[in-house]
Amino acid sequence: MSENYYLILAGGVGAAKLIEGLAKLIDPELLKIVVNTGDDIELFGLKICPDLDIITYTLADLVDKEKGWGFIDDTFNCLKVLKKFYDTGWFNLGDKDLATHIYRTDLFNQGYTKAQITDMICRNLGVKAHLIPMCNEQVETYIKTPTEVMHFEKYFIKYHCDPEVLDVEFRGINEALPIKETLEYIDKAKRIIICPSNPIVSIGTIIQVKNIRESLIKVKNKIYGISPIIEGATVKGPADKLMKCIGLEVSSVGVANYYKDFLGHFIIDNKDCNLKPEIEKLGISTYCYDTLMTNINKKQALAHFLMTLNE
Ligand code: FO1
Repeated sequence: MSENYYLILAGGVGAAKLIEGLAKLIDPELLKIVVNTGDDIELFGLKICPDLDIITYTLADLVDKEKGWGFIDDTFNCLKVLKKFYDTGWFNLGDKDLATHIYRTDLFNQGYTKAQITDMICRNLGVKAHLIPMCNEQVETYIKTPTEVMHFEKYFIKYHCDPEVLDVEFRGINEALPIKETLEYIDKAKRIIICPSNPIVSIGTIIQVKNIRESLIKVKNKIYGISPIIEGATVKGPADKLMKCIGLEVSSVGVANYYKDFLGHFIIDNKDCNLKPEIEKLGISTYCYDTLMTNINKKQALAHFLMTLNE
C-alpha cells in the first residue's frame, strides 16, 4: 500500500530549484527529501553540509536566490578575518551561514547524529518537509587531478572545476548506512523523484549507500527522474567532466544508462527529444519538457508536469 507522500533524491542547487517548485504545489509535509552529504566538509573546525543547507535555506525562504546557496543578505566579515588564519578562505561562508555551522557542530559535539541535527535545524528554521541526510556517517568526495587529490569542494569552488579529472573517490561510502526512514519511504512513497542533480557526485553518491540502490530497483515503476544534461552540457557544475571521466556519454542517454536499473520514467529537455527512442530502448518511459528552471514559473511548471504525469 503506498502512502500519500513523495520521496525526493536531491543534490544541491539544481535540486533546490525543482523542490522550490514542488513545495508550491504540494503540502511540504508530504515531501520526504533524501539529500546527498558527499559534499560535506570540515573547515575552521566546523561541520558543513552544503547540499543539506541549500535545500533547507530554499525551503525556509532564506536562500540567496541569485547564487542558489548561502543565506540571503549575508555579509562576509568573519570570513575576512578567518582568511588571515587559514588558507581555506575560498569557501565563502557568510556570517549568517556560519551560525548554522556553529549550531550543527555544537550539536555534533554533544553526540547528536547528522539526521537528528538536520531535524533540529529544519524545525528551528520553520522547514516542514522532512530532510534526511543520505547517511549519518561522514562521506567525503575526493577528485583526483593530474597534480593533486583534493576535496570536491576545493575542485568545485577554488579551481572552478577546471583541472582534468582522473578519478573520483567516495571516502567512507563503504561504511555508510541509510537513515531508517529512507528505506521505508522508498517502499511506501506514492512517487519517487530523482532531481536534475549531478548523476555522479550527488545522486550517484546517494545510491551507493547500502541497500538504497537495491530498494529503488524493486519500485522502478514509480521512479521519475529529470535529466541534468541539456544538449550535451550540464546546466551548472562538473557533471559533464565527471561523466566523461567514468566513461559515460555526456548526454541524457548517458544519464539514462547510468540510472537504467532503477529508473522507470525520465524527463528530458525538449531540445533533446530526438534522444527519446534511444532512451526508451533501455526500458525507460521518456517524456520531453522544458527543464531549464530559470524562474519560479518554470520551476512550478516542471514540478506540475512531473506530478501529473500518468495520474
Ligand atoms: N558554491 C560556490 O560556487 N562558491 C562558494 O563559495 C560556495 C560556498 C558555499 C558555502 C556554504 C554552502 O552551504 C554552499 C556553498 N556553495 C558554494 C555551494 C555548494 O558548495 C555547491 O553548490 C555544492 O556543494 C554542489 O552541490
